[in-house]
Amino acid sequence: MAARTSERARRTSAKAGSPLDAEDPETLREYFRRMVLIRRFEERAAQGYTQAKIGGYCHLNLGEEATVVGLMAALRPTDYLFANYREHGYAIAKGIAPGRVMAELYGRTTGTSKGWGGSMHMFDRDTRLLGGYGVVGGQVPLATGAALAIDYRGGDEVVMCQMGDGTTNIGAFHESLNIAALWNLPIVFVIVNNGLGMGTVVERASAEPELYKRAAAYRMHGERVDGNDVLAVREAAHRLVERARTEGRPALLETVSTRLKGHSVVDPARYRTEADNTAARDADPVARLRAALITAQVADEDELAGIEADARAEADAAVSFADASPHPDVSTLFDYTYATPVAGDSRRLPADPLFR
Ligand SMILES: Cc1ncc(C[n+]2csc(CCOP(=O)(O)OP(=O)(O)O)c2C)c(N)n1
Ligand SMILES: [Mg+2]
Repeated sequence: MAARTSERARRTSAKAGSPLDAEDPETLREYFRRMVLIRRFEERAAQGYTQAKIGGYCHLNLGEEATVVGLMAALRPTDYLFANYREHGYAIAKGIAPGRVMAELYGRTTGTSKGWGGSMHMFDRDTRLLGGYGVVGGQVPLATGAALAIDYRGGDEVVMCQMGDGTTNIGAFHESLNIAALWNLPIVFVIVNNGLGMGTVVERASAEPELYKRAAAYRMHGERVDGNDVLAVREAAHRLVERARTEGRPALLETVSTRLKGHSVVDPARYRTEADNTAARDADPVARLRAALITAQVADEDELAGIEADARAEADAAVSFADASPHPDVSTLFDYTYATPVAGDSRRLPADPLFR
């Protein structure tokens, strides 16, 4: 309590008019902590990939940390999240231990999907992260179906369905928004507009590049928010989530941010100019919140350095946990495949004899 009082005194003497003034300082520091943790985690994921500790694909949330943390702060623990393959940060911000997320990247049994999913297929029933999808737009009809299930059962949960800007040109996006609007489903569709679908800029892929306006085609509310501003993202997402919860009205939220690196860790992003890269670095949401916290006297240099050191240690611990975890046993290779058996199909395991 005493700490709170001195905190207030300290901030009252600060320059008036900061947009952070109305916010609880502890909450602000916690958002910064989560954003830095995701930044350090993703840097360690990129490193693990180049060390061949991580296989398959690996898409990072670098530059999207304010969006990720703001969106997740708008949800209740009982709300559901569906995401695309760029979901590591969401998994952490939804409450999954970073070690389990890294272990999934490393393909270990302690991972969120027992090591069978990898980077693009995080899944966790407890925190209600229902994927991680590698097919662009694959999550959108499934999320809409989950919202229908909630409505059918009379529950008060809400579904958030995250996707990229490129996803809005997939047919399933339009079918899903149409049904959600017709049937008043409790879902908020979120377009994370990072400016690029792989190497293609939004303006070259979408005839209407102001993507939130697509909601109008379904008489749905749509709005756009600065994805580099964690508080603005949380405010808009919270308002739309609560409206979906209480009135069963779906909405489309577009967050605008910049992808700091290539599409995946193997993409050197040569299609971007030096000016693009400079603009991306200038918009860096982590640096922006850091500077704002100092200016508003929410935290001083030492406190922020402490948070950064802790985040680095937590990311390091996640790597150690993953590296020390066992690989799945090869005998479990087919344990989680549910397709109907096909006549003559081989279920041979590595090292099984060719002919029996
Ligand atoms: C149906 C389908 N088509 C194409 C691809 C190849 N692909 C993977 S990511 C991607 C770009 C998607 O961009 P966006 O929706 O903006 O998401 P971001 O990667 O920026 O998060 C494409 C075309 C795919 N995985 N699935
Ligand atoms: Mg994109």
